[in-house]
Amino acid sequence: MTVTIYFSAPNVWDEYRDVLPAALSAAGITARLVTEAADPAAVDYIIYAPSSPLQDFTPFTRTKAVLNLWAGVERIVGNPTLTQPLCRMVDTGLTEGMVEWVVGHSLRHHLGMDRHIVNPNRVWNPACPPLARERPVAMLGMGALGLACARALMALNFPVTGWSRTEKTGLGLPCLHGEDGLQAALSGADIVVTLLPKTPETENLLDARCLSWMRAGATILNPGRGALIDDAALLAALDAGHIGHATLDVFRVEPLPQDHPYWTHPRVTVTPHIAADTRSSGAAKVLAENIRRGEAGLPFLNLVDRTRGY
Ligand code: NDP
Ligand code: OXD
Repeated sequence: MTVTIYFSAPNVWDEYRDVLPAALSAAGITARLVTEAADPAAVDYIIYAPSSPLQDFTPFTRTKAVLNLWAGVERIVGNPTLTQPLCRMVDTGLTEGMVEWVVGHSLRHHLGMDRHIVNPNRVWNPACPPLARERPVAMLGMGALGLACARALMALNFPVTGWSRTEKTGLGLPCLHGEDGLQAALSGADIVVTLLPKTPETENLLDARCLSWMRAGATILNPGRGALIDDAALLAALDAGHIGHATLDVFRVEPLPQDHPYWTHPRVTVTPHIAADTRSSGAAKVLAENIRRGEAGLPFLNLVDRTRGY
């Protein structure tokens, strides 16, 4: 049988026009791929990105799943017209990219690389940083990305403590949850990484109170979502020197407005939402596998729980 797939992400269609048909064919799916939904009632699957013009899912009466190209779903999960199952992107390329960004920026701060990269006065300061084993990290979010980053840092000897919504055991690292757990994780770390989704519960999680729990001079790496951090509270903590540095990849408004204080703050590094990108070659296989599962009556992978919001 031929399945009709509406690719509703025009900005990235060029990246998928070859790899997606190839992945579908390798998965044994005969597909009709369309980039305009002339007949919404005939669409079996929707491939979606936050940039998509599609906002009203009501006419897609036979659609079996909406497959998001992004890991984060905050821009679609609350859409009241969306009644179809929603899957998010979990892909090795996305995970590898995030691991590289988190490890790279952790090592930058751990080793104090900036001191040597920018040294106009030719200061010969042979002070050595501590070993990674003496540099505790808190990983807020123990999902697909947080756990992979935690494991990569642990492979370099960083002691990592995880924190998540639900209690976790057996992951090979201490995992905390709840507010007491958050306080313990933050107060015990030199580097804090936020890999949480944006939900009503996580919005402004790092507020003035939580920032005050962090160690003096600690570093924050935020590749999760801008809304996880109370910006005014972070700027105040940076100005006071309580937070040593914040490396931020994601922001409430993107691109980050030209006049935003983060651009010029000496203790802030801005990266332009590039921590991890969905790469079409791997993502196409994930999409094809989920469509194969849908057609075989198997449960979808990476299904979003609407009530949790991620
Ligand atoms: P997952 O859904 O796999 O993991 C989310 C984690 O966050 C889980 O451990 C979950 O806990 C935890 N969590 C959710 N809500 C809370 C809460 N209220 N309190 C404590 N912990 C909570 O997501 P991923 O790891 O795949 O991705 C994480 C986020 O990374 C995405 O949502 C997206 O925002 C961001 N991202 C950023 C990219 C970039 O380029 N900057 C690229 C890709 C993703 P539990 O395990 O108990 O459910
Ligand atoms: C994502 C992202 O959620 O790129 O995939 O931020």
